[in-house]
Amino acid sequence: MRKKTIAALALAAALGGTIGAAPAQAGYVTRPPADCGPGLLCAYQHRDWGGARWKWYGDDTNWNNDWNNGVVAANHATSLFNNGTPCAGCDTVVFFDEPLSAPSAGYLGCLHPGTGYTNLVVDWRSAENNIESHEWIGKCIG
Ligand SMILES: [Ca+2]
Ligand SMILES: [Ca+2]
Repeated sequence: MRKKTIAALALAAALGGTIGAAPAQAGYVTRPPADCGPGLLCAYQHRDWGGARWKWYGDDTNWNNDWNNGVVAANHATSLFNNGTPCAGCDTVVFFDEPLSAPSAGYLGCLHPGTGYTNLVVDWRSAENNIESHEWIGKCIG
């Protein structure tokens, strides 16, 4: 899967896509939501950690089978927090707009450990209601 990710990133770069961290804006926060424990990537259906919630300790190459409260994670996250614990090569989360098995999966950007966005609608529009997979790697790409 790592090989696949690198290929997707290379393609995004070749196409001049946005590479690197999402731009820091008003909703960029460094304090985790109360229910997002150490080591977790947490995604929420609504802004400000509202609605359905999904949590992962590891990689998830397909959010289409992750449900909470009758809502699937794929294409439904509107706020996000990376509460990963610092580690070499595994504490930064990269996000993709489709499952990683999809040939057209595109890189959306990344979150460093201890950071998140309270409202992707205004903070990171390309990722809002669009994420369908993620991986933990060593750093943001580009
Ligand atoms: Ca999944
Ligand atoms: Ca999508």
